[in-house]
Amino acid sequence: MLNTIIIIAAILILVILFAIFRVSSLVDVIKGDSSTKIPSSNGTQANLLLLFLIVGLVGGFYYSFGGLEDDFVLPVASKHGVITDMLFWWTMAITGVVFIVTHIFLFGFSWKYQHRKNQVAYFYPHNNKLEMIWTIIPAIVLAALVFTGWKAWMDITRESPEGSEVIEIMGYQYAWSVRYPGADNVLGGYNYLKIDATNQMGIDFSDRASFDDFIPREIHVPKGKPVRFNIRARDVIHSVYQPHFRLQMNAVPGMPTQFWFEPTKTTEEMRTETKNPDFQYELVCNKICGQGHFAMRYIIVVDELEDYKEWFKSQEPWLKQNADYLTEVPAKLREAASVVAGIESPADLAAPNGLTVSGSK
Ligand SMILES: [Cu+2]
Repeated sequence: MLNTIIIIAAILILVILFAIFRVSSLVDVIKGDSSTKIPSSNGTQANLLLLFLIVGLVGGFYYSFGGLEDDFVLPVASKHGVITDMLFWWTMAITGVVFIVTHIFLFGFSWKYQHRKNQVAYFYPHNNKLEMIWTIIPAIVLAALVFTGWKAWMDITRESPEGSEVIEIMGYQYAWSVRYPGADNVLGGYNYLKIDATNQMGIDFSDRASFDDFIPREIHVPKGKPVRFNIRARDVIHSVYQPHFRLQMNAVPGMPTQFWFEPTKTTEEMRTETKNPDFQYELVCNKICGQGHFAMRYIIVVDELEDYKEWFKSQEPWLKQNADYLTEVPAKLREAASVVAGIESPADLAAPNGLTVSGSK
């Protein structure tokens, strides 16, 4: 509503200004000699250009950086995030300075060299030195920016280090499913043909590695250890986005992607830093993927390594929680699957409430 009023007010002001100019130029015509006299609107236009420069720069910068700490620059909580932030601000500073200087020249000169009586334009067609300066300097600066950016990107997207925590994230309309490799630290296979209402991720139980995989309600990751997300999508393109980790990677159906990072602050530490006792890291979808797009959020908890290990151990294999899927395990592996998943006996099928802790390391 307020926006509409502002737009209408701006249009009205423009209409009024136009009317004033029209009247003043008509007055010039009535007074005669309108061809030799400089119309009064000429000076007004020049002053308006100056006004536009000042209001535009001040207003634009205030609009962009005004509530900076609150909404724009979230505290960074990953190793590579510090580097990408630095690159961002260097680029912003360099292009910002160039933007301000060129605009001061653009509008300032339009004002300074406005049409005046007896003032003749200076004929200055070419200057090789100037051409060289404003070609070579920007070329060097841009090349340096692009090169440092490229180097940082190569660093971020290189293969995850040995011993990373590997977590699978699958996007679908409209939620995330997250799978951990379980005690064996190997994610089992998946197959889209296995997807059904319960087996959302299409876990393939002909693969031994999937017997101890678990699907938790929250994502937990350890502080100070590399974490690798194996990312995929089940239907349309989604995007795995976590602003505090400066993490974003598309989830594309049929084309697995990945992103690895190292968290540097636990959820508790962030609560202290942000002075918000309810702070949570959130994984959200950053592609408008359909009408339920807004619902695609998932809590991420960053733990100290010890707490993370404990949480990891306390998780139940998905197969244990859904013991009827034992039927999907090839007959010769069924025994092994029961042991690894901690399903005590076929009786568990009726009452899947065994209290044994999952498989062995
Ligand atoms: Cu989505």
